[in-house]
Amino acid sequence: MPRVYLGLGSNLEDRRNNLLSAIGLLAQIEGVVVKDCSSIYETDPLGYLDQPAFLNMVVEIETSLPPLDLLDRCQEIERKLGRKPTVRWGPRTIDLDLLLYGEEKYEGERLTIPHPRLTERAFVVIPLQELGLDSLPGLGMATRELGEKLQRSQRIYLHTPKSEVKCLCWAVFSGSCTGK
Ligand code: X6L
Ligand code: MG
Ligand code: MG
Repeated sequence: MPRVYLGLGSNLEDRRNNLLSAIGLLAQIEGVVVKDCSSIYETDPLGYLDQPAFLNMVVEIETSLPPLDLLDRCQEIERKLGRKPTVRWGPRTIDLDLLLYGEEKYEGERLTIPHPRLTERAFVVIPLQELGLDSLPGLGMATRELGEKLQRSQRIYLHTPKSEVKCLCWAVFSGSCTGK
């Protein structure tokens, strides 16, 4: 089964709870197993600047669902968690983006994989590096190097360390909360 990476973001209401709820709902999907998660980071908004700061993280899953079915399930979760249509790049209770789907490339009306602007965003690159991705598709640079470069212009703060996120999601990761 392919390793799939999802980018999660929230900048409205109870931001951290929105991220954790999304992980809980992902874990309930038939054909999805949640394997790992990054720390949660607080990040300044990009694209549309006049909105609250985001919490961002990346989640690793294994899935038997093809990309478009997974996208449908992700958009269902966005609706369930109260995401309202608004201006482009505007505030949202939750955003789930399909970043990488194994080694696959896909280009369609609704979806492009790998995510086309993946490598421009510290809030995606740094969590991916934390999850052990040392290289990213179509890039002549190590993930860590790219992360360091992006961090010079994009503010990103550790908000909740990975070990704590896993404890907060104990039902999903079902391990001890005392170790890493
Ligand atoms: C120039 C032009 C520079 C556009 C950047 C970057 C646009 C990112 C959109 C850009 C540009 C985006 C999040 C966000 C959004 C998020 C943070 C987007 C799409 N989502 N900012 N902005 N976290 N920090 O999850 O990512 S809207
Ligand atoms: Mg997004
Ligand atoms: Mg999105």
